[in-house]
Amino acid sequence: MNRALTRREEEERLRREGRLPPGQSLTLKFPVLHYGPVPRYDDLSRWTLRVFGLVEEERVFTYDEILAMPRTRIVADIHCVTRWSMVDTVWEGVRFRDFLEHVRVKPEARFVVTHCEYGYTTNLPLEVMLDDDVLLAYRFGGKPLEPEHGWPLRTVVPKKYFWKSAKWVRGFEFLAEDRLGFWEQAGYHNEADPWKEQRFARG
Ligand SMILES: Nc1nc2c(c(=O)[nH]1)N[C@H]1C(S)=C(S)[C@@H](COP(=O)(O)O)O[C@H]1N2
Ligand SMILES: [Mo]
Repeated sequence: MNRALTRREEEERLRREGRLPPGQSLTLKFPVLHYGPVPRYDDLSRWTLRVFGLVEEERVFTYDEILAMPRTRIVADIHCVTRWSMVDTVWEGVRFRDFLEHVRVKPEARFVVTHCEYGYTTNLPLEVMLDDDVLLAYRFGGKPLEPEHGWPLRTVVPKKYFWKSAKWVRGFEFLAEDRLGFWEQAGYHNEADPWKEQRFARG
């Protein structure tokens, strides 16, 4: 059987089931998309995750501390603003909500900016980040996350276009007022709901 035909049939099935947001098509192979180089980590003992902004106490987590937190597995469909979607992707890691058990966030904090290697940022309301399916992921498809997909740690926020899922995460900043991230400043939609086709802020 022809693989392209299989993909198209699968796409049609998903469309009928209402699982493909408007303007999206199915991909079977996981694309790699980012701005800038892929960071290398030769020594994860030097890796840190910094939590700052509106927290009672700034904290720096080690990779081992992240690995010691309760592990959650999610199966999710992901949607990129460049119009590909992938279905039934399997991620493992720590729920952002469970991670926050270790952080005392101040009551006035309402937004989270995720900070990544080389200055990539993306912003979301704290409420969105507290959803059941928002993960700090270190495994994909039953294997350690590949470097180009965000190893050693990325966020996965399946309900938003995929630029809100940050690779090579190094920090979370809590804010009272919203502050636009990298693509949001470049004109991407701040809310990024694929079902509402919130791709760009203007246009
Ligand atoms: N640190 C970082 N994270 C990032 C990006 C980036 O440039 N840097 N690009 C985003 C965009 S636009 C997309 S579509 C997804 C792509 O993730 P993937 O390469 O695992 O498919 O990563 C997002 N996270
Ligand atoms: Mo993207």
